Amino acid sequence: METRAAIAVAAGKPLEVTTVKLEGPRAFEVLVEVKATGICHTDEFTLSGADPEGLFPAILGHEGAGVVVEVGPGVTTLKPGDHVIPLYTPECRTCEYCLNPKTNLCQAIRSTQGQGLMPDGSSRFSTLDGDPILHYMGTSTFSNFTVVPEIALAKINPDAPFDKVCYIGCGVTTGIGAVINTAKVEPGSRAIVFGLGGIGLNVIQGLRLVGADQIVGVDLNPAKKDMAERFGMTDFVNPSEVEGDLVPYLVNLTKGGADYTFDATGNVNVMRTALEAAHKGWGESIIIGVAPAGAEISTRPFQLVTGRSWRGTAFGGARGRTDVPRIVDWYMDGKIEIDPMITHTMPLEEINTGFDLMHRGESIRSVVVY
Ligand code: NAD
Ligand code: DAO
Ligand code: ZN
Repeated sequence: METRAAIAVAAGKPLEVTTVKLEGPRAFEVLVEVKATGICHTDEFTLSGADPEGLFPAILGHEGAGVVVEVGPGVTTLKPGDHVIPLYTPECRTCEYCLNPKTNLCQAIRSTQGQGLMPDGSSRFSTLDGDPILHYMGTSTFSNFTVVPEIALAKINPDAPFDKVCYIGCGVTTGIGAVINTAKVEPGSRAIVFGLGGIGLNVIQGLRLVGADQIVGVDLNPAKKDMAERFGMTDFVNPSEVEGDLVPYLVNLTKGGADYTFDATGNVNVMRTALEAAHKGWGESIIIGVAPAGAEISTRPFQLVTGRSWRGTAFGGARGRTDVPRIVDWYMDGKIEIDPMITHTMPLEEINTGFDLMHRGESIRSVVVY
């Protein structure tokens, strides 16, 4: 078949919206009509060339929602008409990683996914001339139709609006999951969130959900304050307005340091501040942000000797086929909010406008609606 898609032709170039060829699903694969997709910072990271694993030409996009159109041989858990969210972290439920409750990093299709290929080592996308185009994160939601492995699709409530719950495909789950699955924050905790963008705001609403007492938000952009307060932030700190070192300021504000800190900036200097602002003896700092190629973190080891710990999280520690449908239900039941964070919507033809809005810091989430 043919489908409209935005192709990332090369690093640093705008996406090219065009018609491409898409082969139907092979064994254990599913053809999905993507109804909506968010534009995430990570798509920008890859498009910019900063991603050391970025491959071109490729069809980016990893925050989608849509409908199953056709299933390939061997697919047993999905049928045409099912509503789904594609998962860049699959859940096969049988690999060594899936069987270990300590991780969500299913490795069943990791090597081919990282090469922009389907599990059998080939691509379903090509140009109209027949030149292959790579998949991205196993999802490629910047295409109106995409082929995804069965183990990388979460079946969701069919009443859920695509243009909102697509955000659960990355940002919402990453932020809320970092709080619930990775940090396992207890009610009454004090927390600091660095970076109040599309991820940080969801960390904040996750902290509110679990009953944190103090939720400090840190961002250089004062325009982020109002939205963060709406989602539960209790104190705002703009580092450019703090005289002297930020760490003692934050330790004082949180009465000795935060029980939990979260980096949602991807800046390694911020990661150090986050670790050192965690409480002596027990404070945990969770790295969510993805740092540029080659960047390294550092601190004095004594920070760890004295009881702070550094951890990281991918996709909020969520097991997608199990956890994503639950988060969709939380949204449908009004337990979490998404709508105010979708600040812009646009057709695929205007997808580059979504990237421009992100560069200018004017959007939280732009969503392409097909
Ligand atoms: P974003 O650009 O929407 O938000 C980043 C925020 O950080 C902005 O509000 C910006 O003003 C603020 N900021 C930047 N530098 C700062 C500094 N020095 N001090 C304080 N605030 C600062 O990005 P996002 O979509 O929220 O993504 C955040 C990070 O999370 C990115 O690195 C992204 O790649 C990463 N991410 C990780 C995962 C994961 O699974 N670990 C998933 C999705 C995204
Ligand atoms: O299993 O080795 C692996 C890779 C897992 C990839 C997890 C990616 C999470 C961070 C990237 C941000 C996604 C939007
Ligand atoms: Zn697995």
